[in-house]
Amino acid sequence: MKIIKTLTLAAVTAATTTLAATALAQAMDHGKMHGAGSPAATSADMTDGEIRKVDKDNKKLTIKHGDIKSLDMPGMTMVFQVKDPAMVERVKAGDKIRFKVEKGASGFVVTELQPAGH
Ligand SMILES: [Cu+2]
Repeated sequence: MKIIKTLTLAAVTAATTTLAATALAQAMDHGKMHGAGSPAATSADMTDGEIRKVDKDNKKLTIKHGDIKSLDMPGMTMVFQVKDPAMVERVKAGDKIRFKVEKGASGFVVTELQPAGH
């Protein structure tokens, strides 16, 4: 009888886990749908920064940035690659910017860049 009890318990546990995972997945999908097209969600993804150095030859930017929540990174000054080479032409040292960053295979890549306050 003990074996049956254990099996039943295991089945219930598995079912509960599956339900919880399904509910979580639905909640995440729901959040995604809510976030799409919402200006608030978009600006929350953006990180504040200040251009410290523009390396046009290597298409890299040194940016003093604030907290990057999506990467769990505190504020610091560091070098970023750029997704679009034209990005290094649009900014100069001292510019206040807002940007989006993704972790790429060979480092962090700025995927969106705009002047602060826009
Ligand atoms: Cu950093």
